[in-house]
Amino acid sequence: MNQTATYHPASAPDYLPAAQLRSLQFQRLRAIVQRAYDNVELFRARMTERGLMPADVQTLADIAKLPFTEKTDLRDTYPFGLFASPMGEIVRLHASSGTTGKPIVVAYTAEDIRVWQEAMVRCFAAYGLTHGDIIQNSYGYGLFTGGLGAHYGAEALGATVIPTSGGNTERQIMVLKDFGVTALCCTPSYFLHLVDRAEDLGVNWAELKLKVGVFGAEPWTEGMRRAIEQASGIKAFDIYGLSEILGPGVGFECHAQAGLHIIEDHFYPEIVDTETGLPLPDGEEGELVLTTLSKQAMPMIRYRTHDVTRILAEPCECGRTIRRIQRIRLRTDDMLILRGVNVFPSQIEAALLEVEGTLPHYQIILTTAHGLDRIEVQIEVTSEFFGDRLGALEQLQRQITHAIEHTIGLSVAVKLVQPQTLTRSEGKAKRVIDNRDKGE
Ligand code: DLL
Repeated sequence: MNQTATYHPASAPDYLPAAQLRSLQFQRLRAIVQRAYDNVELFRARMTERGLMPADVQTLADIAKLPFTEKTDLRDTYPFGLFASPMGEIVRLHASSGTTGKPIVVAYTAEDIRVWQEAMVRCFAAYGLTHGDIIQNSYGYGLFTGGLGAHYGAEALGATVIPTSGGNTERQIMVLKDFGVTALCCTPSYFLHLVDRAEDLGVNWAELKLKVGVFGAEPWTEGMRRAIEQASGIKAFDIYGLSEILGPGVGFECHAQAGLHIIEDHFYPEIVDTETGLPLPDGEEGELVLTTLSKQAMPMIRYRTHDVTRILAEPCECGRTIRRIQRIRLRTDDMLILRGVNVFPSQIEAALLEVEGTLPHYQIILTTAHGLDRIEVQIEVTSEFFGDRLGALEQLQRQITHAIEHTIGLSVAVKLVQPQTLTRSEGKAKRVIDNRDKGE
């Protein structure tokens, strides 16, 4: 085991001999497939269509026979259609963006929450954190899984957690300084914003106790890591996760920082060819597909994450036997992550087309302002609004802004333009112009 990491008893499964790990995964896979088959109508129907029964899973490799689950399945069965536990056993719900106006809903039993805490403890321990550490948690508390997920993990670790949630940057900096914070959890882009503000306020990073950043919920480059570490002198670790599978804590970087270890005794990874859906061998790049091996409330069988990566099967120098994936840079769909919030252009479209007077021609322009994503939506409106009714135009702008902000939960600048102003594309409409600073 690497000397710089902190060992916590919950981390024991990180080091299971490979044969034991595979056998545990297989047992859990059989049980979860049975559970989904018995309790989730959609899964049972898809198995039946393929002439499959749970008993047809005879080896781990047989997972490839099972049907995929997609984000649209969560949308189509909204809100509770994929639950495998009765409501009386579900102790928590979270939600994340769907592709239209409605979110997708995810559920946890008490046992699921325990597994989540264990997963987060294993992440924190790998970053070298332990009891005595003071962890400021600036992931958003609420329907987003980041806040509560990291919170209960930090408590289970035995650390002191400060639930600052997102926003109010000056107060965040005050807490960071005055409370002797040793680790900070937030999105990497928010940390860069914090660095900017701290500079304005004359903060000397060398005088702070902060040593570790737990950064995730959005892609970030090695260039961004260097910028963060140079500006603040802390060590920046990656954390990966998604609501449908758990929330934060599906994968983490160890001190070797050579990819993300997947907590594969609970979340089984496969890589498939995006087009054909066929499994790809270790080392080849494709779409990450995850199966929850122990989730009670909402088992996800072969969930298509749309995250692009490869499995790094070689042993890691840290001694952990759970496999790694390459850090995530790309997605196969058009989901954007803005200020840590998942946004689909189709959500914005659905919101603005509900407002009378709008035309289905719009463009989303992304830029960076003070280290944060800025979103402008330009939209064509019918020509009658451009007469002398300035008040009507302003009212329409307010209505559209409200509709979009209500749907995506982020502030946007809305610009109304005359019909035929936005460039028309000959093929697929180019809805998003991404001029954000990528930190490379
Ligand atoms: O972002 C959970 C999370 C919270 C992870 C806090 C880490 C820290 P969702 O909102 O459902 O869940 O978004 C999941 O975000 O499929 C990836 O595309 C992206 N993502 C999450 N972590 C990373 C990361 C949370 N470390 C989606 N690197 C995922 C790159 C990430 N992308």
